[in-house]
Amino acid sequence: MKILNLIENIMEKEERFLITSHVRPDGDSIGTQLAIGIMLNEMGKKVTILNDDPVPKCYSFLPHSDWIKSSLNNDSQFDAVIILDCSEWERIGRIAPLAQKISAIINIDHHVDSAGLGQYNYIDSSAAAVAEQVYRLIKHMKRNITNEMALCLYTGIMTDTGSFKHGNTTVNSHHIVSELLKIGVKPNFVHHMLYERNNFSSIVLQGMLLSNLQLSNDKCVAWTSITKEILKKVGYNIEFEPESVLGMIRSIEGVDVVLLFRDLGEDKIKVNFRSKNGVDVWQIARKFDGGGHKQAAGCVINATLEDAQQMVLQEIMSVMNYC
Ligand SMILES: [Mn+2]
Repeated sequence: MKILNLIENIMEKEERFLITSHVRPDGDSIGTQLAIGIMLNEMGKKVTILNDDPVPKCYSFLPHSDWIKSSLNNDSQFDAVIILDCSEWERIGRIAPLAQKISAIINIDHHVDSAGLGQYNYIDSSAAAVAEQVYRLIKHMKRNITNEMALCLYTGIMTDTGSFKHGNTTVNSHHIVSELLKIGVKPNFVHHMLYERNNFSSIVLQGMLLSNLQLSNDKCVAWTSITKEILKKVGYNIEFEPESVLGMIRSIEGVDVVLLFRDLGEDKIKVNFRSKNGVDVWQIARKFDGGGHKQAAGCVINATLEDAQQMVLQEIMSVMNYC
């Protein structure tokens, strides 16, 4: 594949790399940043990994997660930037102006709306995770996939497929994962580190979200909200991965669309969309300048919580005929 050759050439030729990804990084963005960072480091390159937000605690077990910084001294110079799991400049947050100035821009992404942010765009919306694309790139470059790299890539695929249960999971995902297991990844270890170290408050928060659950008249759309009042009770800085509560709500028979509204303050509302039965929630999220995938998408709306709920529900009712 030509694009893989082009990216390989840049990685061989250039010396100083910046690696970045989207705001509120997830397992796929952190995992792929580290896997590429480890590879480039082994190639003797100078690697800087920089994100708008710090590494969420649940991913700090990944090897060299301390390489990921969220601030940088101003005089840093780079020959190339690698932007992972991101299809829009805005999603890179504070890092965007720095990244845009770098002469060689590599973008590896799997979002449906991805048009490519640079000259070197490796876009594959059929990949369940960018970690699958990075696996392919490393193989193409004939570099050794170390234990550490395998753990990072496995985490990316595991989290983006919802532990291999979402519709994006393919033969290819399982093929790559089987190779990663051969290298030495222990699935129970990753599961434990990701999902069995919850803090008390986040479980209490899940209980509150479930007790505030609402359902549309036809029982096809379910939603709940992290309100200011709830945050006051559980703490504003609570580290909360919405995946398990969204999964629980989605498991309700007949529910096709799940929404989680989160009051970010200053009239900014974050909305997480999840769906099942092939329902496409990306088309709703993009109406509010959001992005993502058919079965998992998100956006931020400038409105009060009540207005944001009404706007999103109305859009879902009119586009999907739910009521
Ligand atoms: Mn991803």
